[in-house]
Amino acid sequence: MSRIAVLSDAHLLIQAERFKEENRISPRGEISLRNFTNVVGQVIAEKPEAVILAGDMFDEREKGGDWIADSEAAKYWPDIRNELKRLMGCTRYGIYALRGNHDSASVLKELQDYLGDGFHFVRDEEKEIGDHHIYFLETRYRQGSYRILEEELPESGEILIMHETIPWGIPGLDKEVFEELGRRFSLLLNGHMHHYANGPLDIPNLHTLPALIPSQELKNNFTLKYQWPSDLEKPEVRSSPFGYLVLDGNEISFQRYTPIQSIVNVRIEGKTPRDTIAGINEVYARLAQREDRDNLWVWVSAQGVTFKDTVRKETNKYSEVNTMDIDIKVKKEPRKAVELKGLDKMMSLSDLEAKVLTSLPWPDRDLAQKLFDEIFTADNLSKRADSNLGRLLFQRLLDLSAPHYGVPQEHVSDFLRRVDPLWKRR
Ligand SMILES: [Mn+2]
Repeated sequence: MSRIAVLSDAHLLIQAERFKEENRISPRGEISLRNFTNVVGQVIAEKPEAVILAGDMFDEREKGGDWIADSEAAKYWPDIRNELKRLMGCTRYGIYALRGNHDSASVLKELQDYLGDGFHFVRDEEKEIGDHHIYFLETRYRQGSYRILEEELPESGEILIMHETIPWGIPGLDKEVFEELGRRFSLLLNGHMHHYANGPLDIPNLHTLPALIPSQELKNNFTLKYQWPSDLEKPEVRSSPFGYLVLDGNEISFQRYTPIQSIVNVRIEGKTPRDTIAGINEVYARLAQREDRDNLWVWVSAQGVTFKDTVRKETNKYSEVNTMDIDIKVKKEPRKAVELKGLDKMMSLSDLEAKVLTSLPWPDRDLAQKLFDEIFTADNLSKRADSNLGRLLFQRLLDLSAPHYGVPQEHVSDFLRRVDPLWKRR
């Protein structure tokens, strides 16, 4: 039986989206490319007869609603193409690629033109690969809950490659669609989730694919975790969740890839801002003492503060530690449903956010994203208008918006100073 390697979700170009310099690859981008080179070497050593890319290997060249300049992504392409060429050259049947929700068809078509006969971009079609019959279901991904029409589902077959959201406690593709596909095919391999699992949704022949290498998205993929408060001498260490699957006859195995960097999850459970700041500093002091301090990608999730900046001010003190992103967890209070009045039809806050963001060009979209992240959150909107919160949010709104509209900071401060007595009088 033919041996096939299935790779997914490397998100290689996401680094290009975050970096504005045209001639130099960002340090994060360098690491991603080195990881990609390493993992390609590892896959080649497995001697697969074919390689399947199950989506989101590259990412479309898009930045905040605008297409980024080709020159920004272009600096990544020579390396990516070379590695794919090397990989393709070591297989008998070549590479078969499915488009993920972050990939654009044009990128995959260009690769097909460049790499020639051994690279196949496949959409809603069955391919015979060695002695396997493999159907590639073009991604139907949408935000929230969605279905695929009965008549769009492939009739039956051996192996199905797909890239959809599994409703694992989050909205996604209707469970019944997965169940139906599970009856029609002997094996379902689904990308997009960034985690390897066998038999989710109680469908024993469904496997989710791991992310090949670390990228911007976290989804609980970490190798090291510091929790505060707790014993910081003993952070949780996990083996890498990254890698790929190898199909060999009826055997499926998860092959781990250990990335160059450690993926660190820092979780601060402070009750007050002072608490949270103390926690951040205790954990970061530890991180800065680690021997591998130059090789950490740190994601912080914190509670006890309202704004990301409060945390960022602290993490910025540790320049040797690479902080990727900060997520502020809002304490779970009994949450009232947020009703948005004045619209033609009822809409949830996340639908509204998606609608607003997609309607705006960059850089307005960046600003709108910040406002949704920090000001118009479900938590803020469901609270009773407390004048102190209102005042804080109003100040923050101006701080975020002023630079966007070219208003000098001193004008904002002056304005805030003058309106401040009005809040107190209420
Ligand atoms: Mn995806």
